[in-house]
Amino acid sequence: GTNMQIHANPFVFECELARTALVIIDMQRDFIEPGGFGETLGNDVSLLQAIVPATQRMLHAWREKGGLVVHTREAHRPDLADCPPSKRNRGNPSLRIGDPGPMGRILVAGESGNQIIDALAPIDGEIVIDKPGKGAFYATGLQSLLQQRAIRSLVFMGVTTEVCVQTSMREANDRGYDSLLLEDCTESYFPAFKAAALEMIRAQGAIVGWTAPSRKLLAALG
Ligand code: TIU
Repeated sequence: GTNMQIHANPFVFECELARTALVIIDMQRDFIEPGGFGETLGNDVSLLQAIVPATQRMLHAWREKGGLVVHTREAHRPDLADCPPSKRNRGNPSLRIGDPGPMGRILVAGESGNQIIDALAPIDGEIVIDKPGKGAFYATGLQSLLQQRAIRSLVFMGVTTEVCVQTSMREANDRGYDSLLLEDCTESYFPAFKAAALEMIRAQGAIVGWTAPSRKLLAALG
């Protein structure tokens, strides 16, 4: 297979293309566009739109090489049976999970707000995981899908850095995967939280994983 050496932080990230999946976390309208879950929580969603071009460039380059792509969506069943009341009732959002909003019911599978944005829409052969939690492994089939394909390494993009991306990377780390987060293909509603998350992931000799600008991976792909 094609071995890659990516000049990452805090040191080189080595992986084999055929044993690596590109995992795109929650690039759905709920978080990126006005009127969705992100905005109901009081956030300015325009910050997140900035990563779309770099994320799309990376996705296209990865597809070109035939790499496995996994998309996730934070999504609940229409009956909310997979949404703990603690999650639905937390805080003081303008709309709660399951309430009707301008893009359909907030964070519910099948609604227009729950679709991945057009620029990054999944194509045939790519895996789409609906997840009820912040982490991509909790209560999903992701681990067995990766095992069936003998995947050992994960490259992460998506939102938000310190919530669903970091949670998923921590879950992956405890399951034995090496994970690389692309710094310019992830964003937070809180710039200071993004910076802190990147630092804590790669601290202590990559205690959770690696980070790198996407151009380092593009260079390794050739
Ligand atoms: N996808 C994800 O990160 N879900 C969140 O709720 N993120 C927030 O930052 N709120």
